[in-house]
Amino acid sequence: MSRSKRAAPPALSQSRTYSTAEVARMWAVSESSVKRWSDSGALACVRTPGGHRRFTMQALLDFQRAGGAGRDDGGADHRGATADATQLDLAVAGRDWSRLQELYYEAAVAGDEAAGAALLERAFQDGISAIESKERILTPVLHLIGERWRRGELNIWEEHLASQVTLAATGHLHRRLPRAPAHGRVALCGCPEGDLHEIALQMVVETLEAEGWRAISLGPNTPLFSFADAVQRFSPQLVCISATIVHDLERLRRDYKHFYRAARHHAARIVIGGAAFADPQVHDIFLHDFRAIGLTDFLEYVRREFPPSDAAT
Ligand code: B12
Repeated sequence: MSRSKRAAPPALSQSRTYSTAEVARMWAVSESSVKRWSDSGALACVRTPGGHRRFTMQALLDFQRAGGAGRDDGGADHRGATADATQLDLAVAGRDWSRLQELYYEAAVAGDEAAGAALLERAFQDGISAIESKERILTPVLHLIGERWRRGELNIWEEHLASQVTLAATGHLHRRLPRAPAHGRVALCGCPEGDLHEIALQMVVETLEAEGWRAISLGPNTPLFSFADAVQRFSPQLVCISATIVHDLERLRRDYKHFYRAARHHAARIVIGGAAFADPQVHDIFLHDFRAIGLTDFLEYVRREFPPSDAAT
């Protein structure tokens, strides 16, 4: 598909409002400063039925533009509130997932790796875990991009840019994250032959590495007979298969038997995940120990089945 009507980013979340505490946290000022600016009329607010102040994003941006919290109002604690209180800060502080998705979408289809990485980093600094960002921001945005590509609203090159931005941005965050100490366990991860969708695979590898695993990625498009050879070579405790699209079910069925025998011989647990397994025919071929819906249930499984006390080192 090569046509492209330029798709607008998802509609702005107009209705989201922020509490006094959220605004204070975002601008690193006291709640009393926020209330003072609000009472002086410089920062517009609406009141809840209970009388509490709520601020729209538009009101916060207007206040910023008019000099923001840096205005000389005699307050003592407005130093930290400067023009860097951007829309991203607002969205992160308010855990405004739909706004974060909009911002990430814009960065992704524009191929702006720096903006994508900055968004994830800012979110992480504010206590949003890497997994939360992956599940609540990146995955829905990629699904939306796929849908818009399918409808002919996005070009293939835009989807490619979004993929590159995502691989780079999650990789960037991952390299900066603290990791659990290495415990000696090995996981072998890959996508089956014919499947080029590698983003979820990278997320799985990053999740395991953060938990102290040695996670070896065979990458996308790995023939299962060769995956089986790698199992013999590395004797992993865990194998992870991510599949989004599969072809040639008969060949998969044949090769998977070989793969399964190798995994069982080495007592490796098998975890599968990805959209391809929604098809019962595919699901039934891939005998497994656990089918993950996302990264959160995957992490729970891994922690439950491989408790730290059982680690080799
Ligand atoms: C990016 C993309 C591509 C890129 C991939 C680039 C790359 N480097 O990875 C490229 C351009 C290569 C591509 C190609 C194609 N694509 Co494509 N692609 C996508 C897109 C937009 C995003 C995929 C993605 O990364 N999603 C983000 C991940 C993180 O989400 P996820 O896969 O759901 O994974 C989550 C969970 O499922 C889970 N999970 C997944 N796997 C695993 C594994 C384990 C072990 C665990 C624990 C968890 C887990 O955790 C993840 C985190 O939340 C999707 C849209 C979509 N709905 O996904 C289409 C999509 C998958 N593609 C589609 C199609 C049709 C194609 C092509 C056939 C197009 C074409 N005609 O050439 C080719 C096929 C290529 C091939 N042979 O594989 C269709 C598939 C429809 C179908 N079911 O048949 C989709 C759904 C688009 C659409 N709406 O039509 N694609």
